[in-house]
Amino acid sequence: MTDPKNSKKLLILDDEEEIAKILGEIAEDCGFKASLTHTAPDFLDRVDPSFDCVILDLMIPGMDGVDVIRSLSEKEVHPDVILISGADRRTLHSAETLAGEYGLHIAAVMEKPIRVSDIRNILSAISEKERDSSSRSKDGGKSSLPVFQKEEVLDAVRSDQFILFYQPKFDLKTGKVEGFEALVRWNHPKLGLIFPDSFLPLMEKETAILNLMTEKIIDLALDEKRIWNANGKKLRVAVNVSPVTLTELDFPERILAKIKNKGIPQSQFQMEITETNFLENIRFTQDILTRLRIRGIGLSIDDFGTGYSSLKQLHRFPFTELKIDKSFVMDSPRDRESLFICQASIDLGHKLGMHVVAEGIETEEVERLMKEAGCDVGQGYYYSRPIHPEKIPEILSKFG
Ligand code: G
Ligand code: MN
Repeated sequence: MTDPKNSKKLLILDDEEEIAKILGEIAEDCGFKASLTHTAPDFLDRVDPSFDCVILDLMIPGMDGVDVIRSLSEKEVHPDVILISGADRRTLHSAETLAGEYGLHIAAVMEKPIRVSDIRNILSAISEKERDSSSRSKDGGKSSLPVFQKEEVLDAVRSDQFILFYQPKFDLKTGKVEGFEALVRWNHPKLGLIFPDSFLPLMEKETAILNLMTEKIIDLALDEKRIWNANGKKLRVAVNVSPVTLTELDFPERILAKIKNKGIPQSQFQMEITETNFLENIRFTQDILTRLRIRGIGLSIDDFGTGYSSLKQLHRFPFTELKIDKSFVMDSPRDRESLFICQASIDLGHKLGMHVVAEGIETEEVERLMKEAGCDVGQGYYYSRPIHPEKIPEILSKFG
């Protein structure tokens, strides 16, 4: 049993006294010291930083649950939050997303009537979790991005400071590596490794820099791919390409010449395309993608289901692979709607003759759900983080 001195503290807000009492008893059983309250003002009055967890009923008379969420986010408190409600699933989901936007840490969302075993599992997990208040902050832990000048970025591209890390993609049927996604990083001489969200937005405005970098990283990916090919592995490499680059009509010829020079079959090269901007010259993009596809290059629609990565683009361009955005995949165990979206994307991809990839698989449970849904390929921290090319042989000997 848990030592009562080390018990975590829980505050329960539910206007139905009987339910609050039962929840309190389950929580005490799971090692919490539980306090009950039945009105929103009393809850907001009593909640303080000593509480590790709160259970919030969203439907309470007087003040609605969204008001409570907002008010809670304005306090200097960082408890794990469990939302419960008799509202329908999708309303509850919307409240959950909103609470996340307000910087609250949502541990679980539960529809009433609540199953005792479900709440018990969640409370036990929270009760046993290490205390880590340091890792939580109001902005969800996001730090601000460094800002760079155009000249600095151009110099860095010219002097080959952009390198590639590789993340394996796994065939979910065989459990073997089927290819690698190349992810660009800026190996800054002073600041160390810098991620694309710090430099891609600037590059997308300065197309000449982006084009130069894209060509350089394609050369690099093809060279590094030859290293693992030499070890007898004929695996595909996928490079992320911004559609902003796809405006020069001779792009396919330039890429195909590179592939040919390096003696790599076209089918082993793939481009992952995410649309972040509205495309001005969609005809040229379509022209370029169609020609790349005719020559056998694989084309992947990245982050499907977000931004401009939509049904319209899926219909318009000759994609061979659909990558479900990681937000849906990651939420799938605890959010039925996300799982439905994954399932529908998989079925749709298959109907259109595409391979479907689930990205952002972080746990065995998510892998299982994606396998059950019929997904073809998995990618994510559960298998491997993006790695330095030197580590590729290690991954191949483990999962080859
Ligand atoms: O936009 P695109 O899907 O190409 O972005 C891939 C990004 O997702 C990479 O930066 C990679 O580090 C990240 N990523 C890959 N797998 C996971 C995962 O399992 N979890 C999370 N949070 N991020 C991941
Ligand atoms: Mn990608």
